[in-house]
Amino acid sequence: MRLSKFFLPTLKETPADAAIVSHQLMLRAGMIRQESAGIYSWLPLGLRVLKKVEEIVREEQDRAGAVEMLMPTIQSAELWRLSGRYDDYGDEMLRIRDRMDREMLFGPTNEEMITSIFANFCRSYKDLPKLLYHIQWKFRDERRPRFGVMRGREFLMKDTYSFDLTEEDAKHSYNRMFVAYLNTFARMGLRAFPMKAETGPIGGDLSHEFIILAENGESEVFCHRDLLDLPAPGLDVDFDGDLQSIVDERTQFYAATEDVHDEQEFAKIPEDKRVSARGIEVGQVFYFGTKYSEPMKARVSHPEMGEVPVHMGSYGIGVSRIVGGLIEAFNDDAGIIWPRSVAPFAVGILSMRPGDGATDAACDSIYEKLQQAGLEPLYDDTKTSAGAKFSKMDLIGLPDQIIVGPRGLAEGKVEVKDRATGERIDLSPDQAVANIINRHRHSLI
Ligand code: 5CA
Repeated sequence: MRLSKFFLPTLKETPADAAIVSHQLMLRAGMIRQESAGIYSWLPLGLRVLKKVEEIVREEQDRAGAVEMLMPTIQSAELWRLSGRYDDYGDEMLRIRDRMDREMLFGPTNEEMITSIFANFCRSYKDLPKLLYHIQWKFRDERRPRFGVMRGREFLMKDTYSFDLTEEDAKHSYNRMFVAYLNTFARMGLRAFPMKAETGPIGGDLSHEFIILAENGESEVFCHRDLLDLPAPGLDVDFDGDLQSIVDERTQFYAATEDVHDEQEFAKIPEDKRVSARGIEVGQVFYFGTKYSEPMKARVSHPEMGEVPVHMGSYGIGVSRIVGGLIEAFNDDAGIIWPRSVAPFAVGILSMRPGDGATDAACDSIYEKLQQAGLEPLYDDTKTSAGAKFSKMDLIGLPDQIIVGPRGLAEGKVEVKDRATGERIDLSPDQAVANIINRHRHSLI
């Protein structure tokens, strides 16, 4: 992409109404624009990151054996009356009427709809187990939308739903998602820790929130320090094999969100191992048994058990929230520093003198070679000052930069800069291309 053709409305000033660094940087880097409280347009740069995050989430769901589908944003009130949640959900639900005066709502989550779909098509234990997911916009009329996309009213969620014959089978599905989540966040360079959590309006009695530690996090969390040292299980984990030991390894340690925190239990941890910190909830998993299948008649027949309601769980990831969470984790005074796996473009090419024959030829050639290698370069071909180019490129946080100017070219050199370390090296244009390709091939995140 050539910057002259792209749409990157960056801001020089830090917007006064943005309280935390990720919200400030998303506005300054031209990633989002606020349309109403908690409702955002995703501008091209922001959308590219959102899609990268979404794709990692999708790949790890697929790897864990979940099957993708898509349910609508608008749901009928009737469906929610079946579970009893239409009245219970309260002011967070955006209720709307259609032209026939039918009561509708903008879905805050999809337990009812998926249970109804399951009940419609599945009647036998042979249909089990099932893990279905979608990635869809949700609306929750939050009392205090804030921190930009971190607590929005309209937000993108991945939600998976599991259907099993027994509680034991359902726990295996729960473990599948638990393990998939550890890998999903690790692929983005994030360390997310499972912590015991309250079940709230989703219901049930078993739930973990996945928390990334961050100064500006909304949640207060408490855990054993040793939990923080455990590495992600790795992408070669066998999802049909023993997942319980991976889950047990993590749940052996005390880790709780504020709502379920137990001071007495926490006090039993040696003092130097007690961590109390702030965090961002990037995902949550729930097991809620037959809470929805019972009233909504999602039953299967089994030769020995007869007709039984299925055991269910649901598993959410805040896809749009993660974009803010990533910036909280990866930034410095100059701007964002994207991990390579989620960067909107892999590399920036900065032309120090557009219009100069040798500079244009070198930039064009580097641009083409990187594209041919399957990397996405953003080529700053605009006629702005070098200083403005450097600060814009640092602000938007592409992991690597190639700086091309007539002075260097006269000696056969361009400059390659690593955004995270600030390290700069002089290389020939071909070496620079090879170097960038290498960095991306060998990067785990
Ligand atoms: N149905 C279940 C799981 S499928 C559910 O709705 N779970 S949830 O309420 O915990 O939401 C799932 C994830 O969505 C949360 O972990 C969080 O990362 C994200 N999320 C929730 N509310 C918001 C919000 N207002 N803005 C941005 N992300 C949110």
